[in-house]
Amino acid sequence: MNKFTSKVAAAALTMTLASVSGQALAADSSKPIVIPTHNWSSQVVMAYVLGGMFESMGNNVEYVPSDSQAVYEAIRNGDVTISHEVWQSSMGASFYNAMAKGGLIDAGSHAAATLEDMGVPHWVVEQNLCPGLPNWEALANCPEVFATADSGGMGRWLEGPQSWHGQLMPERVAALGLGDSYVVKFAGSADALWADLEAAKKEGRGTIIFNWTPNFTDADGFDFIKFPPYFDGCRTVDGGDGSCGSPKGWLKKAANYKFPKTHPAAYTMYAKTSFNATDIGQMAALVDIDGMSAEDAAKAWLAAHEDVWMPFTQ
Ligand code: TMO
Repeated sequence: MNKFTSKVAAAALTMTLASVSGQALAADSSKPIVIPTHNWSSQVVMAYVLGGMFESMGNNVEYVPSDSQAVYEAIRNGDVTISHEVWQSSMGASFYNAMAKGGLIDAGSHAAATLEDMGVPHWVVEQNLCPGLPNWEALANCPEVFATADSGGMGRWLEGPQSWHGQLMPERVAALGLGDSYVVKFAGSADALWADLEAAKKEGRGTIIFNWTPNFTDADGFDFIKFPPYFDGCRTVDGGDGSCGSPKGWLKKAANYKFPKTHPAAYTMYAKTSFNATDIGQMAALVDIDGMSAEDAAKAWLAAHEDVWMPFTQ
């Protein structure tokens, strides 16, 4: 046999073996797939959901609490294997920065479209506490409706933890000319946002908080403020004047560049995996409404939704 025919023979043998077993021949490494956990519920539940899916395929997994910006550098370096909720507005820049340095790949998008922005619970609009909402211009006329004990008579925007997007909202308040009437306070945790929503409803006071969709709050109704539309470059970190809202964005999945090679079956499942707004809202609600631990929530979600996730493993 010359070189060419021996190659063809080898390929034919491989094809025969593959069709006999009906499976790919490459086996995944037994090294654990390292999954990060951050500080909002759907992300943590989805970490354990994916972990359960990987384990159902025979893979080993490990979970590490991680900062939601620094995680992309950790993926690039190989310390963390994936990031399964890359939200465009808050994390897009860190994701692409790490990709540009080399070592991080885009493993596709979830079906869910996203928005991360300031808003009010729907009943604030319904009760007309600040006429003209959800248009942002209405805010100028009613800062007192959103004043709190710590806001010095100004209206308060309750931002999420500062680790999510730094000075984005203080810069926006200033850029929109609302700096004399509104002040931004950072919540210590996502739970502090939900506690404020509940307290405001009980007290019948208005509140403006940072929130996102998909989330468990979609079910009750949450009205995002309509700011001037987002465009690339409008934020101060991107050289703009900052007077824009957040993008209607994507939700991507990131991975270390070696993951497809070391764990081809697991990577194929991960690349196929796509959750929609209903799935993600359910994952958050199991923790934030039903009070389950993230691990238990993931077990419950997996048990109830085999029709959703099993096809990704096949
Ligand atoms: C990153 N987050 C979904 C909390 O906006």
